[in-house]
Amino acid sequence: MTKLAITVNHWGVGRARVLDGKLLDVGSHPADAAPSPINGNIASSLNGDARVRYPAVRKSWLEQGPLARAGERGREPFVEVSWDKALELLATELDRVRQQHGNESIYAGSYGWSSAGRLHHAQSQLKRFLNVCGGFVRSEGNYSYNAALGLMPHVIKNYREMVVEATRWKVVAEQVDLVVMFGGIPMRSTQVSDGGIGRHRAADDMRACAEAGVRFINLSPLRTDAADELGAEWLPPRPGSDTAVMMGLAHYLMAEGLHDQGFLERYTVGHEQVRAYLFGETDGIVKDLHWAADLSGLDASRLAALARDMAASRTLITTTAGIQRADFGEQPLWMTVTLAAVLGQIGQAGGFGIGYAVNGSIGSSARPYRAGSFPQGCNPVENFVPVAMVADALLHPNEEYDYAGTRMRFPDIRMVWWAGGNPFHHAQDLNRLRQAFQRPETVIVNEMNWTSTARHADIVLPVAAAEERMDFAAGKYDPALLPMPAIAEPPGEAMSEYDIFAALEQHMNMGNRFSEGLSARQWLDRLWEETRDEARRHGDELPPWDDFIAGDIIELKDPEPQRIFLSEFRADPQASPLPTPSGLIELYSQTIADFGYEDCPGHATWMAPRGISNGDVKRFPLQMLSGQPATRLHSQLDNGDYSRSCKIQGREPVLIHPEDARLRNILDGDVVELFNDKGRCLAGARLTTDVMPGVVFLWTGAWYDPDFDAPQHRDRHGNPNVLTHDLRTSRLSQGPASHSAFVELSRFDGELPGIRVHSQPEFLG
Ligand SMILES: Nc1nc2c(c(=O)[nH]1)N[C@H]1C(S)=C(S)[C@@H](COP(=O)(O)OP(=O)(O)OC[C@H]3O[C@@H](n4cnc5c(=O)[nH]c(N)nc54)[C@H](O)[C@@H]3O)O[C@H]1N2
Ligand SMILES: Nc1nc2c(c(=O)[nH]1)N[C@H]1C(S)=C(S)[C@@H](COP(=O)(O)OP(=O)(O)OC[C@H]3O[C@@H](n4cnc5c(=O)[nH]c(N)nc54)[C@H](O)[C@@H]3O)O[C@H]1N2
Ligand SMILES: [Mo]
Repeated sequence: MTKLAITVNHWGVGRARVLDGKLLDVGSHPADAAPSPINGNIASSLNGDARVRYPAVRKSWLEQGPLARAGERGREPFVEVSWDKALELLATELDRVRQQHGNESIYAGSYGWSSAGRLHHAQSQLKRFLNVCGGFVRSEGNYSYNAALGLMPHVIKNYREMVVEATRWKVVAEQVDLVVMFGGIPMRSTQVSDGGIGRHRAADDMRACAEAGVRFINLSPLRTDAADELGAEWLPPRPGSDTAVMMGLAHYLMAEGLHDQGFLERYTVGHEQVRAYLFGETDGIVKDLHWAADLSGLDASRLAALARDMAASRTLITTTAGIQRADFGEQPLWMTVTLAAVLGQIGQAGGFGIGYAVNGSIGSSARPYRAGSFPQGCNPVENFVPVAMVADALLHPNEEYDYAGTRMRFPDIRMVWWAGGNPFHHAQDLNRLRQAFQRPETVIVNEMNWTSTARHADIVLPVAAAEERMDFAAGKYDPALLPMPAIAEPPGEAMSEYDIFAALEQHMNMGNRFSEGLSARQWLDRLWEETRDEARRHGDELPPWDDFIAGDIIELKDPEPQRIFLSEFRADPQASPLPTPSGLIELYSQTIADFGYEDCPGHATWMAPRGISNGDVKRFPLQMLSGQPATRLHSQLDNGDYSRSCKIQGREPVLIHPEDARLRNILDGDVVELFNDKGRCLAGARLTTDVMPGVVFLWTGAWYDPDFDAPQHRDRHGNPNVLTHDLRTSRLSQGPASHSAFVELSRFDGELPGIRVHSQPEFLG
């Protein structure tokens, strides 16, 4: 008989139909007004041909051992082995590496989103296990908003707190006249909230703003970065020019006396330095609106009218996370704060917000209290690698580098262990990453699917998907508690993340320091009781586990529904100072200036994207953006029905302006080849005036599918990271800069290769 069951993922809840332990399909949950179509990938992907079903070992590694360094990762067949054999190999290799090179030679930074679930969260499991074994080299930061993490503590405060404290849309609807959005506020991104989301509220909340008469301006290369219902005016700046646009606006406001001098003096430091810079006193360049118009392609008089409008209205300036994933990505953030300070509305319902849409909860709600979490223990190894520097670390062991004001040294990595991430989708310059991944002696990957990352490993461990193990979810930012019953059978011998590490602990005779002798079910009891205790402290009574796991989602209340960002600081900056050295907003930071980084000076500074200043743009005239896909979460479930139904001849769609296409003789639906000095890939041409001329937009997350017989190991599928450079935002935060890529493209008339990465790899019997 077909049963109905709940599913919970980072993109929200769903209603699954299940027959005899097999998932048939996943539909919407009735409580969700804006359910995510990504649910349409789950059943087909979980039942699909790409699942890792048994532990598998790369041929040469199995036959010749780790030290022979035989064969090439990513190009070799695998041998399926029993769990006993896999555990034996892991135990022996872990012992060898620790004894010969110490724990500082194990890299388990293991960046990635994994699945929702408080217990089976892959990174927490891996980290706890390795901590018990003496530690590992971790990673620091993230791919999402690393420039914000590095910069904001110097200017305002910790960026993660800023997300939670974002001004609520309800307040915007009531009190704001004008929202000026750099990078828009893409509704497709609001499908997702880290750790899970109970209901999708962002679209409704923003629609309510439009209905209340709030006006929206969308300054983004992509028209659809603003929802149609907002009726936003579209002013597309050239990618990477936002800092200049904001400077032009700030200069105009100051030159016309429309700025708020009182605010600058009372609440900020460094406005004199900024003023001198904007007026050209330090470098001879006046950052006026003509200068900004030249750099951005926008109209100077339209920008002047916008500046006047912003000064005359209650104005909220928003900047997406995507904008800072670019060369010198710290600058548009710092300039957002600077422009908002010049207008003087920070701490009122206007002001600024950075990263609206970076998750589906920001601006709508926040968590009232934390949920129980699986303890990771303490890591005795101190060294770490900034998250986007993993290829540098593997290629340059023991070399020094700059980061956040300190001189650091890369560890000498011998073993890499990745669980819950897909670096062969997420890292920049994948050809370089392939070289870097040849360096370690051993690479271990825990995966559900034969992603390209799994294919670049020596030992691959098959993992059960979220729907195949029992857990519960509580989004980092979303106010809900979400039961995750096991509703389907894992394929082959796939095991839950916890059971894998518990089995390895047993095999290694490590005692019970990892598992504490508990089963997964007993851990869940413990984490749920922790959650109930925390709820009681906040006056909430939660049901016992058995009722919860058999029931529906539990919605909690936003603790601060009227939240206005920095309102306490504005009310009394002495009583509620910011955690900056001055206690004020630092438009100039002496700390940053003293680091002496020319790629991140002491105040917001204009620097053109590297591809423009170094002349790449002459050979590769199209700027390629590669933001978050509407059809999946990054690369997750890319082989599912919904994601595949949106591809073009099996390739990821690339948005091309009709004029750029005409010049190259490309028609809608053609397969095209994108290329530059880094690499090349195929993609499916989607012609649309939604993207500005001179810019192409290729969604992230198509599983990397290299053709080793083709030039530059051409990717058959359309992963943009074969084209992105692996230089960082700056030495301050060492963030990824994937949006600053320059490419050329042409129609692909060769024989169309099939996609291989959605099927099983080659196995030897
Ligand atoms: N060019 C370009 N590149 C980008 C970006 C961009 O804008 N442009 N965006 C960047 C950003 S913001 C991010 S956050 C990253 C995202 O990069 P990732 O987080 O690495 O991407 P995901 O596809 O979510 O990878 C998660 C992997 O974990 C696996 N998985 C799921 N559940 C489990 C589990 O329980 N156990 C195990 N072991 N595995 C599991 C999934 O199958 C999947 O392969 O990409 C970055 N890369
Ligand atoms: N459906 C879905 N939702 C997701 C995710 C997903 O994979 N799928 N991933 C989640 C994650 S991990 C993250 S970090 C967030 C990211 O959330 P966002 O930051 O909202 O998403 P991005 O697509 O990275 O960037 C937003 C937009 O910035 C614009 N942009 C890029 N460069 C520039 C520029 O130089 N100037 C201007 N003005 N605009 C620019 C692009 O047009 C892009 O559409 O999304 C989350 N939500
Ligand atoms: Mo992200």
